[in-house]
Order: sequence, then C-alpha cells, then structure tokens
Amino acid sequence: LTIKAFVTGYPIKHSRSPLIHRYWLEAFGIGGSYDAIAVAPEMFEHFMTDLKSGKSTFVGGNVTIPHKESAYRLADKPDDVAQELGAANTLWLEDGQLHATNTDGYGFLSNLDARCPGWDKTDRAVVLGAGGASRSVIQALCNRDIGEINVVNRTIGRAKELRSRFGVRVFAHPLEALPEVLAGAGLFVNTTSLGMDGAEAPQIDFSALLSSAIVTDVVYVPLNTPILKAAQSHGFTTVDGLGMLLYQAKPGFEKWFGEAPDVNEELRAIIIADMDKHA
Ligand code: SKM
Repeated sequence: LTIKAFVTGYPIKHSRSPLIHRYWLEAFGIGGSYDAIAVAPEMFEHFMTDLKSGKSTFVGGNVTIPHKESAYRLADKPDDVAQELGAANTLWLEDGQLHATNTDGYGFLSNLDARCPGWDKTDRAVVLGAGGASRSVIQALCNRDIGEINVVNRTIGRAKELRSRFGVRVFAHPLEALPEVLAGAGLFVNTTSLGMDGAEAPQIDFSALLSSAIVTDVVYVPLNTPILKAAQSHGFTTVDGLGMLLYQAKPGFEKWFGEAPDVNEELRAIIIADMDKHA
C-alpha cells in the first residue's frame, strides 16, 4: 500500500517539493509517493472536498500560491498558527478530519537556527514586504521575542494590518524609511519577490546595519539574490532562501509518513543541481 501525499498550487511546475519529499522517502525506504498537482483556483474547493472524503486517497499534502488562504478556510481543523495567519501550507487527515497548519515560519526559524546559531539575540529586525511570506516571518519573529520588528512596504494598507495584528512598526516609502530603520538592526529579511528569476532589484545601502547583522531572503531563485549580493559587498553574513523551503517541508513529511527527516547538504545539493539545470 502506497502512502500518497501531494503539493498543489497554480502553477506548480516550478515546485521543488517533490524532489525534497522523494529524497526523504527513498532515504527512509518508505513506500510512499509525493506528486505535484496543478489545481486551478475554480477547482480548488472540489479538490478539497475529494481530499476530505478520502476519495482522492491522499493522506495530506502541501499547498502553495494561490491556495494557502482557501486551504485554511476549507480545512476542518486549522491549528493556532494557521488561524493567526489565515493561511495554511500543510494539510493532513486525522480521524476523518482535515487538519491544517502553516510551517513557513517554522522553516524560516529552523533555517536561521541551523545556519546562524544565536541569530535571535538581536533586538531590532527589519522585514521588507507585507505579503503572505512576510506574515509568516513576522509571526515567527514575534514568537522568538525579537525586540523591535520594523516592516517596510511600498504601500501602507497591508502593513497596517500587520501592525494591528502583530504590534510591529510599519513604514511606507522604503527609500525614506530604510536608512532610519536599518540603523542598529541585526537582522534584515526580504520577503518580496525583488530580484526573483534574475529581475533587477534596487540597491539597498546596508552600511548602517550592526556589523554582526544577518541578511536573509525568502527568494531562492537565484540562490544568491541581488539583495544578498549587496549585503555581501558590505561584509555581512547572508542566508539564502532555499533553507526555509527545505525546513518548512519537515513537519508535513513527519505527519504523512511517520518519520522525522533531516535537512542535509546532500538534499540541498540535489535542489541546487535541479535549479542549475533549469536556469
Ligand atoms: O509553503 C511552501 C509550500 O509548502 C511548498 C512550496 C513549493 O512547493 O514551492 C512553497 C512554499 O509556499
């Protein structure tokens, strides 16, 4: 009997999740499958109905853009993390009910913990962007009691919502706000798609950060984004976004397949080789 899991999104071809989970399935010798399934937005409710009834024979799966909010809304039992975000990326059936959580924040924290132990000693962080990824990152930072979280976004609307929900400081007009909020900060996180797929990104002057500061990106195509390069040119430690993707996958794998997997260098290398192949 094959234990079946999925990742769904629209589009979904770009997803590296199948590579991650198949690597772990093989490492544990588990007779399972993990497939990418494209589901158009108007079909997602139908997909969820079949999942809940057991008709599709999946034990659960991952959900990515644009379905994370719908997945949360349509699940029977979203946990506290998913509820606070209003979005879910991990689903599993348990006692006939569809449970949901969001592991993006966990992935963000675990990756930094692994690559920069002690990173959370800083008392000032700057988060660029106010979309879905930003919410997960902010929620995660709040759970670690990072003193002051500054959110800089092009527009004020979504940032204001983050202020009322998470108590962060918010700034519109990045060009004006950044020099002020970067001063003395120990962590900078890009949660926007700036620099993704080789797009040009505005040069950010990171020189005001603490010399011990860490600059990280949720974008991982390319691995070394223009934002990370700019930070490296000032001598700052940088952490790419691939680790967050790898770590967010762990809790789902454990739920569906019953083993706790490891993120290791071999897995990272497999994903990077795949990215190079498609570059
Ligand atoms: O939250 C994750 C999701 O679980 C899987 C994914 C992917 O396969 O590209 C990306 C992120 O949204």
